[in-house]
Amino acid sequence: MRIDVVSIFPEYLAALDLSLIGKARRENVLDLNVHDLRDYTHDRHRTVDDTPYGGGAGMVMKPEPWAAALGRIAVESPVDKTGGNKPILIVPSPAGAVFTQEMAYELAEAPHLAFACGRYEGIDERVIEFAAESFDVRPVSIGDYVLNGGEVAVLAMVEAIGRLIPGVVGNPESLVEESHSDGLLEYPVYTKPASWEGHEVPEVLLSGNHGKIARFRRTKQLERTAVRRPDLIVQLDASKLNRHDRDALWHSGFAIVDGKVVAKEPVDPA
Ligand code: 6GU
Repeated sequence: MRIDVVSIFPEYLAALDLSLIGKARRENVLDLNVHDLRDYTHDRHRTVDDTPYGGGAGMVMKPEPWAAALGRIAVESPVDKTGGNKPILIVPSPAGAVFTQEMAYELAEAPHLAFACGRYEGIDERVIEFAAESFDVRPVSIGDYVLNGGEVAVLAMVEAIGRLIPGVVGNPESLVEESHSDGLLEYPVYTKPASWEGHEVPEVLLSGNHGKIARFRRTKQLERTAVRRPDLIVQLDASKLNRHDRDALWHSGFAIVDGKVVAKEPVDPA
């Protein structure tokens, strides 16, 4: 997969040299290129921002450097444009659609992703229109809070997407069992010693009974998801819940009514 990131703080992206993503880059599984937006300016001050039309606080990113940077990335794209295929341009923004594990799985299949990191009050909206001629443009947020720029969001998204590319995560089984892969949070994990500072590893995990262990873990997933993320519980497909699951959910405050999982007491929305 090819990934391009455009930023006025390319040093922010240095963390992508580390750990599994860094290893994937060195092994050419991931062709990740970070571009300094200021390299696409032509004035002595390497200006990337200007005052907003219509007034208001702060500065807006000028369109010309973005057009030059994105134009270059589009031209270099490995995507076969016959048949209307385009590389994907993710524009990190608190005003975007929320990034999810499902989106990470979809994006991990793409041959070419680009990320346009805005700073200040944002990028001139006409850049989005211009980019749509060469890219499938997706404004994306990583959650309901505000960052100063897109760089930290790109670190999160590239890590979430990159680890799903075959050959990036050492053990593909760790992708199957993790939080969100089945709509539930991960079960708790333990290692030696079995007794530590008066805290014990749950007895069943020492039993060697694999059926009982699987049941224990599934129950823990349901219990902690019910407490921490009741919004995920009510999205479960009730037809995929067995008798044990339904029992665990009942004890965590949920019932199955008309084939739907519902809270016995009202749930706080998301
Ligand atoms: Cl993707 N960008 C910025 N600047 N702030 C955010 C965000 C993205 N996601 C949540 N807050």
